[in-house]
Amino acid sequence: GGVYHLGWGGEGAEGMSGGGGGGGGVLGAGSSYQSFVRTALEQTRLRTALTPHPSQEKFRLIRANDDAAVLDALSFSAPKIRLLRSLTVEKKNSVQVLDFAAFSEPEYDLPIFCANAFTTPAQSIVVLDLNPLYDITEDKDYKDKYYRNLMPLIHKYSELLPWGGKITSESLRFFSPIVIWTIFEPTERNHHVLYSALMDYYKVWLQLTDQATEENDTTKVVRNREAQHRYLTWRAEKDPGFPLLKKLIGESHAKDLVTEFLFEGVHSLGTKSFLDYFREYACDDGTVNKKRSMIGKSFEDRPWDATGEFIGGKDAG
Ligand code: BLA
Repeated sequence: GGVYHLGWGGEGAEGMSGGGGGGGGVLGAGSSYQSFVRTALEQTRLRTALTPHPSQEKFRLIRANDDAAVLDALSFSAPKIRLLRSLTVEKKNSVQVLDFAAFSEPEYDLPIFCANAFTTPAQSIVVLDLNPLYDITEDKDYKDKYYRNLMPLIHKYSELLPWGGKITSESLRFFSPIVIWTIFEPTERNHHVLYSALMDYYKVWLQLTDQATEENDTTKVVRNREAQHRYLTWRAEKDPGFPLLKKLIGESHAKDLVTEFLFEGVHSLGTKSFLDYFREYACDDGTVNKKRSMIGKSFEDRPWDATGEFIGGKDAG
């Protein structure tokens, strides 16, 4: 598999065979997203001290209505890191889900680490990115600061994990030029590549975090906090995983999990509402439109060129 010869350190692939643990999933022999979580946390602990996050207590032992489905929720904080949390769902021969994200303290303008995978025996739906805190088509400085040097990452993976086709147009605002958005057959080989990409992207995020220096300008800290809050608000309202979580743990637990665990901070980092940020979703009666997308799906092909320049046009194509 060519991917391991391209630099960036390929050791990520090891964990795939080592102590897979999850067992009986749909990812291939003895592997599961748990092994990524375990390795990612080990890598984090080599660099910093993780402290359990208060949200962990409430959600650590969350159980599905269906005994066959196992949820595992872990959350931490660390210096510079406001929230590092992971949710996996495993149901034998049925679904495996990974939702792993890391958010910095607002004193840093670090991208948000975002790894989402939804796997059935038929396919895996994956989003892996360092989501930008600021819109990079508008904020050139931010784009240069973080993404200019990271383009080799997407060059490494864009052929093996090709663009997944049309997507909720609004999601693009939260993606970077190195995003891996892909849908593939859940073969062992494909998951091997995905595992390698997960580790590469996460290690890069850890490295950026190491290098990040604290912002002392209050105006900028306030701006970072609001940008993170806007992101949390989007994801807490429009997460594609919500229907499945609702089925697994019931509507009220699913809502709690989303607002107090997965996107913790949505009620504390800011006071603006979803409609304050995303007015286009307002219904005439003042409620939030339940549709995921107002514009519709678009971007059949990867809308960035090799240099990270946006070539997708202004809106839905
Ligand atoms: C599908 N998940 C999708 C899609 C995207 C994402 C883009 C394709 C459909 C679409 O275009 O909306 C993921 N979208 C994201 C992410 C961001 C975003 C990460 O805007 C971040 C900004 N997916 C999960 C989890 C579950 C899950 C935890 O991450 C289940 C618990 C399920 N995702 C899931 C399912 C689909 C999906 C079932 C296919 C069905 C659908 O499109 O609704």
